[in-house]
Amino acid sequence: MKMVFRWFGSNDDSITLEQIRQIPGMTGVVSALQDIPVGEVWPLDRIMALKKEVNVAGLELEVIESVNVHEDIKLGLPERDRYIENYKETIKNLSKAGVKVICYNFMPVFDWLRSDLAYELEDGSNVLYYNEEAIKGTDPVSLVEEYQSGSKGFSLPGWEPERLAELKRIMELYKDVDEEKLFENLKYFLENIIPVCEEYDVKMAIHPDDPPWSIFGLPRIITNKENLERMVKLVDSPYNGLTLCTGSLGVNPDNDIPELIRYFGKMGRVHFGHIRNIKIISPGHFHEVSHLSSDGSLDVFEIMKAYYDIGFEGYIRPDHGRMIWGEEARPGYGLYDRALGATYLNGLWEAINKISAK
Ligand code: DNO
Repeated sequence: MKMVFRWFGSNDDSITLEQIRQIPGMTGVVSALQDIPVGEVWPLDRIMALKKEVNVAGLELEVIESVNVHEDIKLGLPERDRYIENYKETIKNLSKAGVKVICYNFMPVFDWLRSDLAYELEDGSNVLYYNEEAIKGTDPVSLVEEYQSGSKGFSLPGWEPERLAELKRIMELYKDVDEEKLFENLKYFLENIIPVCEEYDVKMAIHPDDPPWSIFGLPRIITNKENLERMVKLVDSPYNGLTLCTGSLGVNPDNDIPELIRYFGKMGRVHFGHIRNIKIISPGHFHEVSHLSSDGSLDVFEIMKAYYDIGFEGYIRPDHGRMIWGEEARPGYGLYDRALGATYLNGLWEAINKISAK
């Protein structure tokens, strides 16, 4: 297991590489070229400059999150081939810089979705919150406006302005795309890019849909065990794998996270683990919490134990944290609570390792 930390780059993050370097056990960052428009090739010189900056700070850059997939690919439009060619070039360039894993998602229009970016918990900390009722009572455009005003000046991952400008037009196009069609379009994408991944030794790791159910009537397919299985079989290669995000999948209590880690991990298809805890209040109603098992609905010990038992050698990062100690940062991505999370995860790993050796 290699512990890594998400960092949005020196122009779009409140946290510095020097701070990340001081978190015990941190080996590297997970980053991206946030400013390259979706669908365009990531230039090699820009990637190399990012790598250098990270390496100089004593950290590695082996995981990218995300190289976003152009909407035309998800919709299966004729222009998709051009965007797929660009994606292949980006994979080759990332490989030249020593990148091993690319995290991406195949969620139509929206990436992760919440109804409140700063819900206050009893201890005075703030967290991301989701209430299906509130989502049903809003329309996508007003939600996006709210997000942009509530994001404290940072661009939110997956909510980049250029993707949102055309919101209404794209929502219309999805009227013809159901889950089956989306699976077909994902297959077409993977069939084209996985041979390049094999040649250049870069593993693809799809991120589950967050939350793992349909929103605003749009199809969502990376949601549960059955669909994850279908996904990894679309192209049967170890390079076609998963980012197993405990918080995304875990808000559906039917998803047994330790079991999913063992099942897909033993198949060699889990390349990246996002670990966070969530508290389910009722179906379709949850909020995020600290990483500690007793604070939420997930057993984080069992999650780490599952990773340990499968001999996991991939990357793990603490995922969303609470906003604590007066920190001002991108929602979910402050320094303090994610650093506490990483330390907790490392502590569990050490304990499991030492007890297992006896
Ligand atoms: C949110 C993240 C997602 C994730 C993408 C991967 O905090 O988990 O935005 O990075 O879905 O493509």
